[in-house]
Amino acid sequence: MSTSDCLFCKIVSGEIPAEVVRETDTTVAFRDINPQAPTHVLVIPREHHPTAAALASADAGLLAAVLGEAHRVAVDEGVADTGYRVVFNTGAQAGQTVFHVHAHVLGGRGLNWPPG
Ligand code: DGP
Repeated sequence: MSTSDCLFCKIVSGEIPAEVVRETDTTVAFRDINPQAPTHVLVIPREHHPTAAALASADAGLLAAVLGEAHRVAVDEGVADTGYRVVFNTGAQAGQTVFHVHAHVLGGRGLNWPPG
């Protein structure tokens, strides 16, 4: 998919609005439109990479920056002490629907294991 067709690239550019909670030079964190927990924030790189696997190959440092921001979001949201989950759905069978890599940060309720 080209970046011009990508929903999350349009959030990065401001073409589509989102409730942004944190930003850095390389990442943006915003609330999920369909939250699955009291805290449900998505952290993305500004650059378009389709999956976590693709980003790991292309720029592992940027993937680390996304993960670091996910944990900072958890602190900001007040869920770091009680527990939270960071998930990269990677590929269609894992439930990925938007092919611009994103970390889900979920917290604020008990989370079951194994996930569905
Ligand atoms: P995944 O299934 O892992 O690809 O997660 C995609 C997430 O993106 C899903 O939880 C819903 C969220 N989402 C989809 N469209 C939008 C949107 O336009 N704005 C926001 N904030 N989130 C969106």
